[in-house]
Amino acid sequence: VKSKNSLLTQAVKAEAHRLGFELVGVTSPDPPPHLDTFERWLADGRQATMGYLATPRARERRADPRQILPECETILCLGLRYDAPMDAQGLIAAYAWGDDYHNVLKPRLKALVSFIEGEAGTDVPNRWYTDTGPILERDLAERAGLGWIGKNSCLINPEHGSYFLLAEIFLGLALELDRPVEIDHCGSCTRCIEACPTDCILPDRTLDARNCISYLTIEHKGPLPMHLRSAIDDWIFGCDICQQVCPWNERFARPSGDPAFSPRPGLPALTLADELALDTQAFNLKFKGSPLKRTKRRGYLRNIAVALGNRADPNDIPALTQSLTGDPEPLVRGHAAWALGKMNSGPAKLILQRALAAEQDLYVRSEIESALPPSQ
Ligand code: B12
Ligand code: SF4
Ligand code: SF4
Repeated sequence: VKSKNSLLTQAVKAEAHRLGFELVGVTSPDPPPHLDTFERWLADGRQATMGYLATPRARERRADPRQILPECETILCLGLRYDAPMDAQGLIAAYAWGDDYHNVLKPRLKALVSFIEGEAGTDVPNRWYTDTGPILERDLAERAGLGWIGKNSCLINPEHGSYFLLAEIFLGLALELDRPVEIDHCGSCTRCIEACPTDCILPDRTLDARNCISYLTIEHKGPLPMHLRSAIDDWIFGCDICQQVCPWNERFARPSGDPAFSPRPGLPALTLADELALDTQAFNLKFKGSPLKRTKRRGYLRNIAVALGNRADPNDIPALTQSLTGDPEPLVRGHAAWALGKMNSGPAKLILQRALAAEQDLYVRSEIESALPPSQ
């Protein structure tokens, strides 16, 4: 005979599936098992400029989920799949082709909380999060049985691969706990480590975010470090390489995820040079409700310029010249200069020399100077 607790858990999981969460598991609010890994990661400065991860409050909360909700008895961990990228798609990470997942998940998490309260017949203390909460989402999800942590640091499910997003609901309610996936299915594979263009995957299943293309193109604010620009290749928002090469995505992930994440018109295949013409208003309109809005126009056009430099197609010289001479943002002018330098062509050199004569901004001038060949 099933206990009341077990029947309630089954009903909650069925409702989560109905709401589109293909992965559902329950864990306790005990401290996350790999907190020490996180603390070491911070101590080594791997978080780059993401200072919000290292504040005393953020660390205390990550160390003890009960600080978030003292009444917490169980944490419901949820995974929502997005479209898997096809071979060598590039440009934009697949999670960002459709609507912003923070917005997609919010109403579904709220609906699930209402369902749980309905089933419990009473108000249930709760807090829900996706991405932005002060918690180690992968560690909790791993303990809830949603998958194992791969060498690329992603949570991988043996049947669904790793193209999914995580969310959690903290509940003042007892549900049946799940068991973690005990096997490390990575085995002797090292594909992700070999494929990472910036060698930023570390031996303890973490990354040095300072060198990760996902960090650089999405989170990093100012000029991109010169020595990493070539490795960024034509990624303009995020990076999927360490997931694309993973055998668990090749073998098991189905191509389509939740419909909310299906690509917006024109994504992910963009004509890069055309994007340089977006003014702030056009950028905000184009990416309303999309994750790409996070970089703001300035960061987006910076990334486009780097991608064009790496492609080094002389047909893009006119668009880059327009940016170098006319863009209101020094950050964009500076990266357009770098891209023109990569063209390795006489006309591009002339354009850089002329721009140097007119440019007042010290940062942009330094970019132009280093884009010109040493004889200049
Ligand atoms: C900061 C951050 C980033 C940073 C740093 C990423 C990193 N790997 O540390 C940057 C900007 C680079 C980034 C990139 C991406 N991110 Co991100 N990111 C986060 C965020 C906000 C915090 C992660 C964090 O604390 N990192 C510090 C490290 C030390 O912690 P961790 O990654 O959780 O790793 C844990 C495990 O490695 C574990 N561990 C270590 N050793 C071992 C050993 C064993 C045996 C086990 C079991 C576990 C284990 O310990 C660590 C601490 O608990 C989370 C949301 C959240 N609140 O958790 C999303 C999150 C991790 N990101 C997510 C996504 C989708 C991405 C990208 C795929 C986006 C993209 N395509 O560009 C990439 C993937 C890059 C990669 N290979 O990790 C998803 C991951 C889903 C999944 N299936 O794993 C999350 C959970 C957001 C969400 N709600 O869905 N991200
Ligand atoms: S997201 Fe890209 S850059 Fe970052 S670890 Fe994976 S392969 Fe390397
Ligand atoms: S590519 Fe190989 S080593 Fe890397 S996460 Fe996937 S299975 Fe593990």
